Amino acid sequence: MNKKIFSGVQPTGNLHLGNYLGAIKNFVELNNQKDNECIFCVVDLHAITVKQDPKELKKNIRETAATFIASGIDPNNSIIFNQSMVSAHSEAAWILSCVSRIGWLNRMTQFKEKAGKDKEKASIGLYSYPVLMAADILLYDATHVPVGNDQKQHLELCRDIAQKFNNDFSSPNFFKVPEPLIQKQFSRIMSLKDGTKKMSKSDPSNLSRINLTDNKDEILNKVKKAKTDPLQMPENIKNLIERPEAENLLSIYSSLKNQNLENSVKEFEGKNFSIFKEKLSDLLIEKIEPISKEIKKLLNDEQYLDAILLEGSNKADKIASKKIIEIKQLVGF
Ligand code: AQP
Repeated sequence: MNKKIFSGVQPTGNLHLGNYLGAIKNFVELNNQKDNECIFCVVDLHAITVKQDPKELKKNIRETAATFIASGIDPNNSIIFNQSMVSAHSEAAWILSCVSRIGWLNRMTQFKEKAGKDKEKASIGLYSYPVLMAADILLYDATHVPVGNDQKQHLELCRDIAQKFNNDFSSPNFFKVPEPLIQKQFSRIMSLKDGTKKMSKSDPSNLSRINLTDNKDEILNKVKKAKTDPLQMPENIKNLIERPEAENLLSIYSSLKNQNLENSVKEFEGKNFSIFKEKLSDLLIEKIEPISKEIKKLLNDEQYLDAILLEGSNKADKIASKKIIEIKQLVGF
């Protein structure tokens, strides 16, 4: 079956190894499979759910598009565009927010984490973020959505929204109910400074993440300073229990090397962390430095990036505007 793939990344700066291993690496593989139709979106409407500096946002939109291309997504094979250029996303989000239930949104753990203690001061957009995400996916009849593990709950909500809309408007197959594509292993990369916390763009410590724009020296330095524990490298997978930092670093190594965790544990069993860290740095430099160099090269050609986004937006708009007309007809507008 040919798959219709849709996924997005927020242009909120500091794209990191977690975004790459959890999502973008998977996008590239899907883009390379012959019969897939892929749409990759720079979700700038999602980005403004928290305050953004307009100049930085513009820069980050280009940087996210550059990251897609530098990682290996071919804009001739896939649609790369930014969400705010296609007005159907906002329109569909409103209609779907009238179908979604407050009780469903109240269960979303990402809102609770991001809003923190001061929930009253969070934007309404941050709260209804998953409804916009559902609109993004459903407008394109996506069959599969590659995401990191942290987006699993939002994907389940998207499925509920699709089914409820189909039910409410007596159109059983109108919205395709999408399948999440979450890697079985390594779908949640953790901070280099705390193995119990997700690697994240907004972590104030730059040492907590490998940015996709990091150069060789920055990678070396961050791996050197990455938190470990006082024990030797584990002798078997069971020894990883309650050793989140060791597990995270070995997961990063395994994911980059496309090998399972068991084999990586075997490769370094009983060795010193310093030996493992050396190999991990080498591998990260081999895989990430070329992407970092390519991103920087692409960022020097803003016209090229803007042209890719414009062309992609025109293609996306053709698909999405047809669907929003059908949505409006069903609703009774
Ligand atoms: N640490 C991670 N491990 C695996 N996958 C991850 N993703 C994000 N962090 C990790 C996946 O990357 C894709 C794009 O994410 P996003 O930019 O849309 O937003 P995010 O999840 O909010 O990213 P951050 O880094 O976590 O940002 P902040 O700091 O703002 O919270 C998604 O598929 C996501 O699953």
